[in-house]
Amino acid sequence: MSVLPHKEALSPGLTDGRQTLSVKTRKLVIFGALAAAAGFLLFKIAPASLPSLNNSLTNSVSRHSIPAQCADTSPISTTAPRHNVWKNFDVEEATAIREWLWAYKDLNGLGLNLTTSMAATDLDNSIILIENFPPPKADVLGYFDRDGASPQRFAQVVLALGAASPPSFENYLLGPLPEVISKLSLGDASIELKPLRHIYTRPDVPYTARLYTLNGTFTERFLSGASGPHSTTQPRISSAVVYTGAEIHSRILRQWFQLKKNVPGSYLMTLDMYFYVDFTSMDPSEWYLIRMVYNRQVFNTTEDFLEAYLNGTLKRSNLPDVPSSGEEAWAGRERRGHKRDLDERAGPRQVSFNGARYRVDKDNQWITWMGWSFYLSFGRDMGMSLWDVRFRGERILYEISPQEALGVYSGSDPHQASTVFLDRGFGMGIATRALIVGYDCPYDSLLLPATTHSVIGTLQQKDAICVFERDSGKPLSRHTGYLKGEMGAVKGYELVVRTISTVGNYDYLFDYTFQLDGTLEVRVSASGYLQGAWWDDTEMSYGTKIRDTYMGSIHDHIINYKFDFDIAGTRNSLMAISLENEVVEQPWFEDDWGQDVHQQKIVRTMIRNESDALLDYPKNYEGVYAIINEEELNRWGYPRGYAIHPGISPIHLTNLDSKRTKNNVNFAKHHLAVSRRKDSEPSSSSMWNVNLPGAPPVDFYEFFDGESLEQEDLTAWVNLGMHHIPRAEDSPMTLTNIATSSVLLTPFNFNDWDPAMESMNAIVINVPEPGQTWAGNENGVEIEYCLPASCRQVQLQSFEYF
Ligand SMILES: [Cu+2]
Repeated sequence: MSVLPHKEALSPGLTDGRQTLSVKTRKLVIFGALAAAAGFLLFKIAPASLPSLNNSLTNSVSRHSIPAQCADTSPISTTAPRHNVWKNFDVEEATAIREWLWAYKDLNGLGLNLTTSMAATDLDNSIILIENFPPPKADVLGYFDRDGASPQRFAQVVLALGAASPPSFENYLLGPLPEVISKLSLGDASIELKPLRHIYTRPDVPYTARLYTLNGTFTERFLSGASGPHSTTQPRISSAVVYTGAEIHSRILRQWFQLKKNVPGSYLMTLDMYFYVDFTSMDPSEWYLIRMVYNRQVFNTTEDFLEAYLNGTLKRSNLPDVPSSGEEAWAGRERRGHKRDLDERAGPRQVSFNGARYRVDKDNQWITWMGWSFYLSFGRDMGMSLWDVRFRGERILYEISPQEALGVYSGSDPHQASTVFLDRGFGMGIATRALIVGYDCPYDSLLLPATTHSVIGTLQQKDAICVFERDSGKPLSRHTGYLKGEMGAVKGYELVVRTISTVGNYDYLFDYTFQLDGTLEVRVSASGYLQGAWWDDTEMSYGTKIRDTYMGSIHDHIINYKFDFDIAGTRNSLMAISLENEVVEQPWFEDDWGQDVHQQKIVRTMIRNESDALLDYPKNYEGVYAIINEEELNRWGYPRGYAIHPGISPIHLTNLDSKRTKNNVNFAKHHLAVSRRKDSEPSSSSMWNVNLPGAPPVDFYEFFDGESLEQEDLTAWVNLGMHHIPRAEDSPMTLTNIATSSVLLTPFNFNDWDPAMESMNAIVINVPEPGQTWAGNENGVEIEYCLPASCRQVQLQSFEYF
């Protein structure tokens, strides 16, 4: 600095703005010239006297002459430190529980009067769910952290009580289960079947909440002969069917149906005909048509419609209702169009040349990779969850689980304008099918099965979950510099855990991507078919025409996640870190730009109460929320924390006032929310929320009742989603690059520096001494030159029922 002139040394003429600028510029020129000279010397002189940087660094790769077979890429077996207390029951265990329920008699000698699920109608009692009930967190922490006993296991059992008066759904807790569940004995007096109500915000589940009608179908009752495997049409239903307002006892079950063509891609190929039907009665003969709509004309009965047709008063659509022959192929996946240059070659694929770098305990579904470890579980409602997620031995999250997938549609026809899907009701878990290896996941992925026990019986799906390490193709960190230790990079390796659920028309890809610095990206992407609608000009504001008579309707997707953070323990707080603008005066700026400076500053605010914790990301993302531990500081004195960093499309629901989503999707109405973590508030939704919008079994807002968030166990409920404005390119199917949303859970002063610097798959490059070659220190990690195993054939695993 001493070489630069200071104010007193300058002539008076240099104090005006323009000339001061010239002094600053000169300073930059001096530094710039030094850097440029260094760069010039290194890159212009180096080729003459030294091999190029990249040739020097890749020399070691070519020294093998005969490639050997690469190391086995199978994951390396390990043993979980504790058994997986969240893992769902296997077939044998579920069978034992089912048999116990069948044999059960209460104190009065009365049984449950069960009919087998596959044979049951709405009028029967049947089992619709058997699932491992997560143990209380305190018990698990005792077992995991303090060498306590393994928690007692309980089963959540849900029964449809169609034979009861009044009929209802009832949740039970069955247990404690014996250590060997297959030895479950009716004679064991300690095993009880008790109502399970404390995890819901209303005490009962009325039978009108049912999603399926088991003793008859709409088509049998109203469209005999018009639908079936060989018919030309089939009905599609919209989902939210009841509006109860504040009424507790929901009394009606009504649905809008739209007819669609019975061809591949039927989800897109709608007909302009809609039926509003009352299904409230459990006797299908009492179901009735409320009205039907064709070409914007409303008819109270099908007879009225037929009469209008016969007497010529029916206004016929002037749009073609049947595309020309063969046109339907556009909605399939057969390749079409021109071949692109070199596309006959297979594209790159990733190979773990040096063998797998992760370990797995398959029995316990416990996986470790690069300092991370976590358990997996799988359930009927939302599929895969992650538990006891640790980084470098420290628990970061006790639980990560998707909670609900909401779709809210708009349109100028009755079906689109009333469609609300909450896919938890349909069951993301039971809609999970085998992954297409080589397409859904790389060839050398670890594939894990998933098992559920629900209304459709026990369903065992092989290849339901894939785990793989990938090269992100970019450095996690890097720099070009010329002083010792400045230049180099850390490879951006990531471990991905993925499962895909196809719920009707849509395919949801659930991704968890673990990164070397302690960041975990949670992402959901969508593909599959749009919910198609019939196009006419009145739909212009509600979607996009994708074919002569078909359109995609505008809709919002919201996928809610539960993140039960444990940052340096369970005592955590919520901090909002926001950016504000300020104007400050500094004496050292008095000469040139004036004393006042306009700049940003950080404002750290503690959010101390649940009532203040329904949150939106700040405008322009000027800030971030973090879960911190105020009692655990990093070396620099900051509370250790993890930030909830919005990724792609971190939206909330747009339509906040729909009567069809009055109270059942309250989780979707903000970007995120933070509440006290409770065993009694395990989920933000339930499988019945969809049909009880006025008084749902879980009203998320009831979690936010003014409790303190100061050094308490906290749960963050975070939304991903997409405002889906359909486009022609959604045809035939939606694309996962745009239909995607993510959040990054990332260390926020959790560490003292970037822990990814531990990585051995990293390079440091130092400028060589004159006459020496470039040397890159890669920590002794050698790039293997070997023959990878051949790819597995695509062999889709079908599911099995028990
Ligand atoms: Cu969509």
